[in-house]
Amino acid sequence: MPKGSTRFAQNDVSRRTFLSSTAAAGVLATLAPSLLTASAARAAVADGEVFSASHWGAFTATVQDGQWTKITPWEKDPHPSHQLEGVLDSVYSPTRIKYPMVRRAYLENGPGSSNETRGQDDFVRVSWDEALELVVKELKRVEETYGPTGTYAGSYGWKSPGKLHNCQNLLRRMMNIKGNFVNSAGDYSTGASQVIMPHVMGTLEVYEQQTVWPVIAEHTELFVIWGADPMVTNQIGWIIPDHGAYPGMQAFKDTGKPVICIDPVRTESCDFFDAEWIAPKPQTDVAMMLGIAHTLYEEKLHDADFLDEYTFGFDKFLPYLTGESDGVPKTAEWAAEICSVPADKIKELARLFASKRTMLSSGWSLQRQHHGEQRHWMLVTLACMLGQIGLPGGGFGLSYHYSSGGSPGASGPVLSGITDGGKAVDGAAWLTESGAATIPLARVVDMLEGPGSDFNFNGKTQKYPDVKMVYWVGGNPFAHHQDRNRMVKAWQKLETVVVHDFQWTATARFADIVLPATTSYERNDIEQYGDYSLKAIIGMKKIVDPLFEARSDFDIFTDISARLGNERAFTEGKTELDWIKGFYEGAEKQASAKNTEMPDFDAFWDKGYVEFPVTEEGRNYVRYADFREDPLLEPLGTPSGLIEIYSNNIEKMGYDDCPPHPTWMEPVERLDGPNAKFPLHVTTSHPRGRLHSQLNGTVLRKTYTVADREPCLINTEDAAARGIADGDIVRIFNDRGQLLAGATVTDAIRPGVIRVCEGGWYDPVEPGTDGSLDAYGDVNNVTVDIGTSSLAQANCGHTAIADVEKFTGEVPAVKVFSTPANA
Ligand SMILES: Nc1nc2c(c(=O)[nH]1)N[C@H]1C(S)=C(S)[C@@H](COP(=O)(O)OP(=O)(O)OC[C@H]3O[C@@H](n4cnc5c(=O)[nH]c(N)nc54)[C@H](O)[C@@H]3O)O[C@H]1N2
Ligand SMILES: Nc1nc2c(c(=O)[nH]1)N[C@H]1C(S)=C(S)[C@@H](COP(=O)(O)OP(=O)(O)OC[C@H]3O[C@@H](n4cnc5c(=O)[nH]c(N)nc54)[C@H](O)[C@@H]3O)O[C@H]1N2
Ligand SMILES: [Mo]
Repeated sequence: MPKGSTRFAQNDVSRRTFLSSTAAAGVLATLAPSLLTASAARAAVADGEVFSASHWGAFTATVQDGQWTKITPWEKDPHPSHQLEGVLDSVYSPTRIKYPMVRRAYLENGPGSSNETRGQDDFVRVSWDEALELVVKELKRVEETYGPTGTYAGSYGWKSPGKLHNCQNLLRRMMNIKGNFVNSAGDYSTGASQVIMPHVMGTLEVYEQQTVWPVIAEHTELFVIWGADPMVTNQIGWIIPDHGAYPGMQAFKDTGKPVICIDPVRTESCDFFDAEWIAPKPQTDVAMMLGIAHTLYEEKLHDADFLDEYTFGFDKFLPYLTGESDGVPKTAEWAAEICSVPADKIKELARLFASKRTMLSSGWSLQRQHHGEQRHWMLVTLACMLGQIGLPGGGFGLSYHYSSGGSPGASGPVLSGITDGGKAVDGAAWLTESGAATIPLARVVDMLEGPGSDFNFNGKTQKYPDVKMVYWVGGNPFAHHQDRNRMVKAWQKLETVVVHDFQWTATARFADIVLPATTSYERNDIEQYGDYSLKAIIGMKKIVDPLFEARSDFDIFTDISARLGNERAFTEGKTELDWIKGFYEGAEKQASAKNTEMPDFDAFWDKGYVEFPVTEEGRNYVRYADFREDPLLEPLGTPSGLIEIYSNNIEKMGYDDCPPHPTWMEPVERLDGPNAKFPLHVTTSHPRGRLHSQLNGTVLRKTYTVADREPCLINTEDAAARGIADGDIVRIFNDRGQLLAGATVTDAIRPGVIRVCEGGWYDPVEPGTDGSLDAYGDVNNVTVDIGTSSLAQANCGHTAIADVEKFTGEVPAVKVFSTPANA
């Protein structure tokens, strides 16, 4: 394998002029690092062009008279996101938080005052000094009064990328140095699969490199997209996306080989590939997969040798599949009754999958549902029966839709970043333990409602701590969490809520102390390019000075730490640029150990990026090829070293909602299910025009709203039955809540299903009142807030049934995209 020494692609410099910013950084970089502080940052903001980056990609910003006026995608980006326009606009959005603000009742009467009016009270502007004194006083009071588990700092969300301004690590770093706190485990994206997959495959699976697209284009004969929309969701990356999936998808499309999309919605990806669209009832995929598996077995199309050599426990799953153990053979006919895909189609799929080199790719919505653990477990089982795991272009893939999984990789170094200051576990510096207690993050409302009560998680039983204060940075729980009305009520139990954000999200509106953070375009940072490919390191340069009184989370936590007497421990005496330089130099050392040269920091910062060439190995990567080659020498990290279709460890846990092999179980509610109180399933996909709730407050909104509200896709039949016309304002409702939306009547969604994307800003007409109508369209008004099962306790954001009607009342104004009064 050629190592490919990293050449510094110098001829690229002439293609872009880094005007004064480049010159300034070049000069300043010759000074001692400790002098590279505010002056360097300020000097970077001059008129001209600045290279920087975001969740949406790398770009060049044009600055005129200190204002960011234009955003141009990096010319190396093969498929820039249309959302970049909103990235620029987010800096100047009318939703910006301008000053430190405190809820009036809280300011006047102290912690715990008039909690029931949180979300409707007005805010009072205070000085930074006053705001930080309040925060410090409260952190001390809560720790003294309630001990180390009084404050929840498990704060989750899609904070901006950047190895230094990682606001969640910064929060926990401040808390760890100060004392202690309650932390969280997991995420909202893959909460179920990331807990079950280690039992099945020995790894997380969801965040790992996929068999690369060039191999797919060459070898895959049938590409199945099971509940995913890769054309839409690959727009963004957790770090800086390289968008490498797009040329990959184009290459596959160009071969003309077939694609099948299994999804209640005819997605953009389905249209792009001109794919066959199969639309099962939502939440019934395990039944459909079992029907396919049963056909494979009945027709002897399964790969018995693969099952023997590479898997564990098929013999214990088989009696369930055949019905020997429970009297219910999982035939295609049985499956068709549940999922509504005709039995003949299910059988045809089984034969088709077995006759071709088939890649079963799947997104994550399926596991964001009640019993979500079962979905990918059953998909893996199906892939095992097909016996193509580890072959070029075959098997399964759980990340083709995310951050460009399958984009061929380089072998460059990995940047470190600021740590949360947790204690090393067993002397292992890479494993830290942070927090006095940890909860599975989607159980936050259970925790607030039931301090002291037991919860199960992955084989352990623990007690919920008694939390009195919540500190949230870089996330929007009043968008991302389920069952909004239940949450609003639970929040009222808190004595203090502190939030940093740069925009007036509902979470900020429901807080007591709100601190204005900078956007990542108002500070310097460093990050990698290509979540899976790691093709470059990019300097995320500051574009403009902070607007209004915004400060970076780093500066805010430094100031708080200083007031607690911990400044030195927090900053380690380093400035913003010292840290960035340190991360870069760490990468340089790794690279030189691999005989890869990198430019020195000054040259890097001057140019804005350093690239690492894609390797031969990266271009030919086949997931699980090594395991297939030699399962004894390359065992999986499971107890058996094999793929576990049956898990003895899960059996030992004894959970009735997570049996030891993949199983079809009725979810708490589903379309036409036994407990269906309402006639429609609500699917809550990730939006094409924003990242969750981010950029909803920008110009992008006008590209997708219907009647100024969040769009609601509804099938022609369902709309006609309710007298709903395209463009009407509709009310979506169930026992948990209600929201308005604008109807898009279409045949691109199956009957019985409506879709409102997650992330619409919560805009209650009567904030704090149980069941208030939401004027704009936060779909989490109607979703269920239960754990997927005792195993993973993940969120079930895609479990909801409801009804919809044409809205005939007085239409409330959408207010959430302007600032609250006085703010
Ligand atoms: N029903 C339903 N609900 C869902 C989902 C679903 O499919 N269905 N999906 C779930 C999933 S997968 C996810 S990941 C979550 C997403 O939930 P979140 O990640 O909470 O959503 P975002 O809108 O990205 O919120 C990020 C917030 O961080 C702020 N922010 C960004 N950078 C900074 C910074 O540097 N400092 C500070 N202080 N703040 C910053 C942004 O302004 C924004 O308000 O939603 C989940 N909720
Ligand atoms: N543009 C954009 N891209 C994003 C994000 C974003 O907010 N905006 N968020 C990012 C994040 S944090 C994440 S976690 C990923 C999320 O990635 P996913 O979880 O894969 O995305 P979803 O949109 O929730 O669902 C994908 C598809 O599943 C379908 N689906 C829903 N329920 C079912 C079902 O029961 N069965 C079947 N077969 N299909 C079903 C939906 O119709 C949708 O087309 O996306 C990432 N990419
Ligand atoms: Mo996510």
